[in-house]
Amino acid sequence: MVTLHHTDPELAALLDTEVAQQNSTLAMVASASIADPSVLAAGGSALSNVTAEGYPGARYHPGAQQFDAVETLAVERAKHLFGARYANVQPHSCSSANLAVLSALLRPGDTLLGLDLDAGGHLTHGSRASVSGRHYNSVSYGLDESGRIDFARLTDLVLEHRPRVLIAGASAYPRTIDFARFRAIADTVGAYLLADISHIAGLVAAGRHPNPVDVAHLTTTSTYKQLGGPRGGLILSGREYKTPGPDGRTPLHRLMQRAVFPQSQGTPSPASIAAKARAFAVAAEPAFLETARLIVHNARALARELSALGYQVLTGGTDNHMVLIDVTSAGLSGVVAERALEECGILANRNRIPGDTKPPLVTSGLRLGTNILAQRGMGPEQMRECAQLLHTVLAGTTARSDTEYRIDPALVAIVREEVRWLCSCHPLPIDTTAHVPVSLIGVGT
Ligand code: DSN
Repeated sequence: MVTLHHTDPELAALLDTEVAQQNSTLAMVASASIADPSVLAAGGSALSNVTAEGYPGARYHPGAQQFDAVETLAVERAKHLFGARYANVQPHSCSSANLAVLSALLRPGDTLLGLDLDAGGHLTHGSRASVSGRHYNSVSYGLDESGRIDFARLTDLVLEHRPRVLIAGASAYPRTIDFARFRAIADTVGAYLLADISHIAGLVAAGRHPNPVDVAHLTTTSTYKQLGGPRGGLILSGREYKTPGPDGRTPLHRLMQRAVFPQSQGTPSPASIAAKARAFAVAAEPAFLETARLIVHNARALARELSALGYQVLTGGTDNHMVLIDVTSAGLSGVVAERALEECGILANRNRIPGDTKPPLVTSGLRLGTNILAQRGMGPEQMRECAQLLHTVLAGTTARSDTEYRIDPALVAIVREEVRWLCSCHPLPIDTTAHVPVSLIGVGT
């Protein structure tokens, strides 16, 4: 078989290095997971060659019979996985999904209420840096002193501003989100509730976090963050799918179909939709339930270990895959912690924390996630090792400023070796010798 190694060795070498790096790095970026090789294979399939605007059975191009069947399969699998009655698998990302939902439910200038970006919200939940905060009248809710969603203040804001859309969901929030409580608050003013479960979709699918699909009017998610799917988005609705939209006539699911295509996207990505179909099937398998169990157990263990090592763990612990810590007690900024850890083969990203006085590119916090550690088969025992490694790096780093630091190269070498050893004992669930996606790209024999 002719592979990318023959046709484009330069690119193949980069992809090989990426695989080797992933295999020997402790990835604790909370928004990442590892796609099953079969998901990568579907995503690299010849469906990439198909152009087909529209929806199954109603395309604007010929030759879409297989893609129709694949998209229908993806929709049915998504509905089955989340107990939904409606699914749209075409959004290219959850940001696209959120913007499509907002454009269907809001007119420019209408009011939207979402979690403040600085409190752990997402850009598309009304941040001024996004069109969601510029086209609409965006109001934000925040956290209370314990770092949890401030429902009292949220209720006041809803009554004061009477938003048309209330968003429940976060990018950096380690606790269970009470979607039913959000819905009750939204109902006091007749607002639509949008649940964005991007970070917790795997836990929701596995029954380890309350499922908002029948509670919210609409639910959106990324398909890669915790579902092990391709980069992409998904829109779901449950019992509310027939609820009329803002025009008082059109049911929500019809509005959503139009909101995605043609209002905000053109041609969907057929190969990505095939990869989504595969990922939804993988997430319905029993092994996924065990991974979800480990994700939560590991995060709790990591939070406990870090707390015992003297770090301030936000909210005192976690209910999901995420642990947020304040690194200023180690004399570091978030970005210095992130860079020093990366130098040692550990990936975790800087994050703003409540009351943060440092700018967004610097921050005072670090966000850790256990998705990939659990996918590697690591358990609470390895979380002790991970916490020790994190502590060794953070305690061994001296900040010269908010962005400059010094760390002893000998310490870097020791930690890198320990990281490599830990990773080799818990290899990634991908075939790093066959380079599955690369060899599948090969043409001819
Ligand atoms: N929302 C970003 C994150 O949480 O890392 C990624 O899209």
